[in-house]
Amino acid sequence: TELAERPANPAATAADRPIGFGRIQRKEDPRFVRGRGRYVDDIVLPGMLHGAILRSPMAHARLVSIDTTEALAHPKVHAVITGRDLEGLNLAWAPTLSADVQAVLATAKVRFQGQEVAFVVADDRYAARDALELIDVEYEELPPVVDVRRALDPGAPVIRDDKEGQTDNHIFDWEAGDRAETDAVFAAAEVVVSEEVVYPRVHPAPMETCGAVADYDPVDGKLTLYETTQAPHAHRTLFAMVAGIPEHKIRVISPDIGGGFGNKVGIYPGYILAVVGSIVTGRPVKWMEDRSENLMSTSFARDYVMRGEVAATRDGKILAVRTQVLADHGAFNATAQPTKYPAGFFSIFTGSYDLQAAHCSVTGVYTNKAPGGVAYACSFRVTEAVYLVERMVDVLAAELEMDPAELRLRNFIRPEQFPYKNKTGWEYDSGDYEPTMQLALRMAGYEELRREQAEKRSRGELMGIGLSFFTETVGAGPRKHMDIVGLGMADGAEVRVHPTGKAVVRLSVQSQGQGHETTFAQILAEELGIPPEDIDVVHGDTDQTPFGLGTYGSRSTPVSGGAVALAARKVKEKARAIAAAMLETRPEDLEWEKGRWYVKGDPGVGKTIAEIALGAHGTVELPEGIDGNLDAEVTYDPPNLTFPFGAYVCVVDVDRGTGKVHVRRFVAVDDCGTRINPMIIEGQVHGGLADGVGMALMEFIGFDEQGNNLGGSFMDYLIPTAMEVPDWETGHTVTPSPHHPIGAKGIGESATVGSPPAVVNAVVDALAPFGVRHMDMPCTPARVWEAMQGRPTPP
Ligand code: MCN
Ligand code: CUM
Repeated sequence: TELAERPANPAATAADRPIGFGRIQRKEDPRFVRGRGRYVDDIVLPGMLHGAILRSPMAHARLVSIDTTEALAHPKVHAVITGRDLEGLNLAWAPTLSADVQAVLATAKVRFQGQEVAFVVADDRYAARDALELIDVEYEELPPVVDVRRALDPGAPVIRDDKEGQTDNHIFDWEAGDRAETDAVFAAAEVVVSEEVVYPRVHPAPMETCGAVADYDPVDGKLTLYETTQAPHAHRTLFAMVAGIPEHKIRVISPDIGGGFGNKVGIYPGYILAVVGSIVTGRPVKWMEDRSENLMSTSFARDYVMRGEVAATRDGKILAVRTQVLADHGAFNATAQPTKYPAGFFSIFTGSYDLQAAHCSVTGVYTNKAPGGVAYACSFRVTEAVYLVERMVDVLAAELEMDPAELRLRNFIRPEQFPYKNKTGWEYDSGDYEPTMQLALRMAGYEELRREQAEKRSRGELMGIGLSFFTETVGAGPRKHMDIVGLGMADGAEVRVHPTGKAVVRLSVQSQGQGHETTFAQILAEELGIPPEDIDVVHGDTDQTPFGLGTYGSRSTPVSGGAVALAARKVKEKARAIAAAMLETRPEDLEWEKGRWYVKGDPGVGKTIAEIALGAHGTVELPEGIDGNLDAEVTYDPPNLTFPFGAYVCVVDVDRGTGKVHVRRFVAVDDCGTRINPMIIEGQVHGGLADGVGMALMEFIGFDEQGNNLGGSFMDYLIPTAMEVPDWETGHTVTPSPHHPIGAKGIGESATVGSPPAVVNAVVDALAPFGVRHMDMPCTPARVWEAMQGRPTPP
């Protein structure tokens, strides 16, 4: 159900119209629905061999010895590579995206269950896996660090004894906001609430696992690397820096990708091992991980233990928020985020509220768990921030005995305050929160729901209504503030209009299912009037696309989308000069209507883009300084990030006997500024809402005391299916970004960010009769039942 309504904001109404033909079907889908997508595992090269990784069964152990003799004797095995071999090549350790190093293959120690220990290359996948069992590894078990709260205890085992001067498990301390100012507001406040809020470790679990096919040609020294990556250009540059292969001799191809969700940003040992395998054997090598390998070793998400506090007046004015966070980064600090932001954009935990003060401090620690940490549609940890503040606002509402909708409405940043500078340094570009909230409440029938709830409560039935209102910061970023390992976060687009007026757009970003082949064509279509079906979008091949940092943090539309619009405008201006030459008039005498320049006051005389393209490539005498094509290239450095927002309402029923939560309804109203393709936006929102219900109710990567991963398969790591989610009810408002060339803000992660607090707030609301004020995710039947018995959520 889509209920579109014009917002009260008059600035928005003119733009409340999808662009570039709007709700068109996805150009990429014909190949997907026919099974003709081309994924990394579909790549088959002549003479290709297959790799498999031997992984540590232990969370923390000394590597005493590795005997590979028997594996090497296997008739189908071509190579067995260990950490010792890599040490010889200076490749045993690789730099991470967070100024740490990560073992490609373990040398002296293993540091998490599932860590890479040896790599076998064989004729086929089965032989490679068989040979893993022939490798004899002797481990000497060490005590593991599993509980993040114990990781900094004096005497805790030191995980990273490989790092000089590292005598404990501390990685970083980071803070934002003014501590003294915040403390002063708290000290004087009438009401202070506090709660420990845990966002547990979860995993993006994309449908396609990670993998690579490496093809090193020893004759011309060129490496072709097919990779499941969200950032082909960044990967290529880092490969060049680390492996010493010159950058122009590396081609990274990221073909169709079966979902990324942040899981495919980092550089995994498997990718590097495929390259080493190809260099060693002189043949192409494919490595594809299986589901358990994906869940146990690649980038997890969240794992934040947050102490949240809110200061307010008795009548419900929120004055300040503060928080201390313990961030579990696993055994290597391999989070992917802008260099100056070790906790990502968590400092936007001030939410959508006008505060007097705010302060957060985040301490990152090592544990014996898989590395990662920025993944799963997180907008660089805005997920954690939004969950914290939206949970805490509900805690405050309970304390004040105030309606949570009323409390939010009373504290929103007001429309006239935008651009709004918050207390931790962000400048929110635009927003108009109240109409969005009111639309969500209207769609949900909020007052009627509250009446129904009161009635049910009087009968002893457990119904809960949960709200959340979120503001994200997406589109990293201005390159003067944001880089990843020194690469500035700008992105490129190149537009070529062919002689017959058809066009190609080449992007530096890389789709994993978001529909870029459709929406980026629509941006060009809007700007130049060329129909989207006449525009091809090329992405995911470093030999064919301009440099840029890739797709994550919902930055493709905010950054590369801006580049496409600006490149199109350059083309348009060039077309004007050429049209003027063709019409024997001056450029300033021409007027634009979609797809055509015509003579002012004489609309019958003009040239279409197709005619101008043919002119440009033909024999028309070109004006001074104009060369014979209709092409343009732009690298777009955004002046600010974009700040999409939304209001969500979730309705749950809880079974009193079993603790099972049933999500009955979910209303989501999103505002991502100018909307390109409403169908694709809805798809992004639907997916993110399913993610949120999953995290709130069932997804969880847990560990036992020995550090065994308890979420290493889909038997244990539960993701929601159509059975667990309701029919989504979506709506929208439109508040364009004032600085983005087409006014668009990102949408790819909004629903994953905004929905978990709505679901948990609904569950806690349902349990209010038991005096429950907070419970941690996932709200499984067992935990909900325990909460009803007045027992704390188990750690
Ligand atoms: N869009 C639009 N109008 C807007 C904003 C966006 O029509 N105002 C369209 C875009 O043009 C694009 C899609 O919506 O086709 C998402 O755009 P954007 O918000 O710019 O996000 P990205 O394209 O950068 O995608 C990244 C984002 C992230 S970070 C994760 S994680 C995530 C997500 O996208 N992973 C996904 N959505 C996913 N969807 C699928 N199917 N698969 C994933 O792996
Ligand atoms: Cu944080 S997951 Mo997305 O940014 O690729």
